Amino acid sequence: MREYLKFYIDGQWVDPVEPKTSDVINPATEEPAGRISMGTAADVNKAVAAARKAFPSWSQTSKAERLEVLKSIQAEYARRQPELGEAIMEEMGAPSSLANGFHVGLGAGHLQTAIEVLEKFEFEQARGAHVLRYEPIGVCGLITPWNWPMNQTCVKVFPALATGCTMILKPPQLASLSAHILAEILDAAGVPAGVFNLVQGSGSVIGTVLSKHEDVDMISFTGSEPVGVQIQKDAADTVKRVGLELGGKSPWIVLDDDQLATNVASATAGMMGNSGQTCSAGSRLLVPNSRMAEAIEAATAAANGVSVGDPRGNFAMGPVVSKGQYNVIQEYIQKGLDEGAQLIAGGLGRPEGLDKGWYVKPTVFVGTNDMVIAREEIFGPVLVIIGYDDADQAVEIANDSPFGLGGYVTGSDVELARSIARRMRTGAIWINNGFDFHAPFGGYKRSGNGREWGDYGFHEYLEIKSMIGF
Ligand code: TAP
Repeated sequence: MREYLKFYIDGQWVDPVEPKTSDVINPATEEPAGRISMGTAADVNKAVAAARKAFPSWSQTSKAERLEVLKSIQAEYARRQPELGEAIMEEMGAPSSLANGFHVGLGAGHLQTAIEVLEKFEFEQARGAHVLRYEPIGVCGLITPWNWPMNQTCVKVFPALATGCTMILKPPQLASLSAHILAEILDAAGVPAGVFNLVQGSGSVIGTVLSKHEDVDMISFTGSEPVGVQIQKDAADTVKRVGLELGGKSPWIVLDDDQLATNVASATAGMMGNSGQTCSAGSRLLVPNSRMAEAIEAATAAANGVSVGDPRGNFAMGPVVSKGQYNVIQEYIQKGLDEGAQLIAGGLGRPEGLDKGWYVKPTVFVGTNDMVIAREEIFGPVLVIIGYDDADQAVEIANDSPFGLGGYVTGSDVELARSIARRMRTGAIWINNGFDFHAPFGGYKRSGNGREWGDYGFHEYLEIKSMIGF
């Protein structure tokens, strides 16, 4: 079992001010995979003081100096990738191929993107009678969720480093092992003391102290909507910037063409990836009413074809992250049944033969957009198929949601897909499964207010200074 009991503060691995620990449970075995310390306000205060002390020098480093540090992190990250993959598999149950592939790869991708953006980024721009200058905002509190631990952490840490900010990372309790390894990577790569600090513990303690702290200039938060709302309230008295990346109920529109069955199948399998624990998952699948029978057949086969089992084995889907998450998902499946949605795959309980571990059946309902299972984020492998009559109605249903994080359109009529994409009220649209590390990522409506990834991810951490008559 991993014992990660020290915090990383001011370039040192230090004991918590008050010793208190918590186990990190492997959701596949229900046994402890590691143990972390639970920090207090005193630990946060030490970390914030270290970050504040480091800010004057780090914020004045040149692009070349910061690029050198980022490249040194890149070498160290590459060396430790297998350990990161193992930790992610143990802490949140991602199948080995996914943990070592996409999970770890997304972190590496954000690092490479930060390097590419920094190389080209103009921190001063002449604009008419003034020069616009971008300056690091200061000391940042970074609060992250467990569902894509390296992705969510790296998409904050590397832009913050690249722009000259100093920071305190508060990782999720459930997935805190990979964050510890990341801190080891930054330490070994020679990030100057105090620039990056790690304090583990509960969100209600560490996160609240960071959000309210007089000496923290910005909070970047990824997580659930209620916690995002609370953070904004906590941060209000100190007028700090709060970047929020929250939940979603993203629509996936399948167009009416000869690829419909293939596209429904890939959207269904995609929904089950990472056990459905993806903020931008296409959890509402919109298909033409005239082709509903075909869509049901394709989705049922695809969901039943998703193999579920031990993350160390050769399975497409592992468990969900915790007993709590398992129970929430079961309640939503029950709710779907109660409100009359048609269950076409999966359902209540664990998949056959899996009696230990928090495994959920890949589940598909056919329902309507007013059902609870179509309106609330379930954050599990549960898909709702909803019928539409024409493109206008598809857009109307897609936009009829409190959220606005992602959207998807698949089909051979690319012009129609583009016109639908333009009308969807979401921060990102993926047409025919495109992918780009430089595309900004963030939500409309209750999905948040921030934009991460690529150059927009830099702007989260930058102040704007106008120098007039310069
Ligand atoms: P949350 O329960 O919101 O937790 C996220 C982080 O906030 C954790 O580190 C948590 O600490 C901490 N936290 C809890 N209470 C806090 C408080 N009062 N003040 C400050 N921090 C606090 O979310 P989760 O369950 O980890 O993640 C799932 C949610 O994240 C989903 O809604 C999902 O959609 C969303 N998400 C969004 C995105 C984007 S980019 N929009 C990406 C991934 C996930 P603990 O460790 O103590 O829980």
